[in-house]
Amino acid sequence: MPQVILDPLGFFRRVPLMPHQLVDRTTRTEDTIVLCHLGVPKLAADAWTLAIDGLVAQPLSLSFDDLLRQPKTKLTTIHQCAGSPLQPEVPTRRICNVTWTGTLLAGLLDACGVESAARYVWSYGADYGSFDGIRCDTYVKDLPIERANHDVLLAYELNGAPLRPENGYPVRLVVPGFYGTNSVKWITRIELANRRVDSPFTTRWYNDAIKDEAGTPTGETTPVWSIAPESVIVNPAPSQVLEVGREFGVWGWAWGDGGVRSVELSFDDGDSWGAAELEAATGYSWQRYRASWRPQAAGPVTVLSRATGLNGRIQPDTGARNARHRVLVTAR
Ligand SMILES: Nc1nc2c(c(=O)[nH]1)N[C@H]1C(S)=C(S)[C@@H](COP(=O)(O)O)O[C@H]1N2
Ligand SMILES: [Mo]
Repeated sequence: MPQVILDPLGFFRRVPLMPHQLVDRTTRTEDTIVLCHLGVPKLAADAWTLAIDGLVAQPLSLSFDDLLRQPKTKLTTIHQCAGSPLQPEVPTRRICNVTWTGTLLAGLLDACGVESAARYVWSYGADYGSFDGIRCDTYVKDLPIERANHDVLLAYELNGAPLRPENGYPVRLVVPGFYGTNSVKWITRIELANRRVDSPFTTRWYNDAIKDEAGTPTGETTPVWSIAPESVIVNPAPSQVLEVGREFGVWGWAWGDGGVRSVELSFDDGDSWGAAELEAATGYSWQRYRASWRPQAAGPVTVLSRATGLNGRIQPDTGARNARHRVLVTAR
């Protein structure tokens, strides 16, 4: 196979909207995150193939037309970048909510007859090159096999249009509920295996340190897979000026793998909290919350939101990618 051309070559990204700009339930494609560690491979749909091999009874090779003939599935999901793998505890709030169209990976895996020894699905992108001075032959990620049967898509459309080159044209993986890093773009190979894949993107980067109760690293790590409960404040915007005594509608978005069960707000820098009204979790989309608030006295106010996941985990105050969102406003 001829060498795939990357253009641009090397790290390429677009920073999405800031939280106070996330006013739409579905994010327009031009406002989404773009994150390419190694560059953007130039692929043609008519030359693209996907191999499925490893621990399967019947390896498969599919063309783009073969993929289009599979049953179509449309899903709206949170799409969130975990942030820089070099600074895993820094919140970046690079988040959007978009619609994907494609076919379910589970259907193709069934057709291959996955062997019972298979525990992980490895997925390979067509990109290659260097990131942070480390040479990478390919962008490869893994996910537990149980997850692969959980609405994972081989997607070819974003918001109803063919994927743009930078989003993975012609086909990418979409793993609902997992951080964006796991949704491999320009996917060309899927391998079933009985262990995790040893690659810089799975073992060196995108592995969080596990800490004990006191916050000291135990030396163990955990893969950056499931999206932790998180919320952002859309309204008010940073530095907004509000009128003392007048009712103000605070609102924002909350999400997490499996959904969020509550959102609380604080107007005194976290000393006291009150529940917001929250939409029920449906599918993989974010949930809107709202509350009304009347500023009591003139002066600066720190508004904070914190989400609690359906799994009971609470969005932490600081020191994590999903740390609480603080918005400083002035009442007068
Ligand atoms: N092949 C490949 N897939 C990739 C990446 C990459 O660099 N190469 N970046 C990942 C990361 S970190 C994120 S956040 C998402 C971003 O997807 P988007 O650019 O389509 O929004 O793609 C993921 N899939
Ligand atoms: Mo990312």
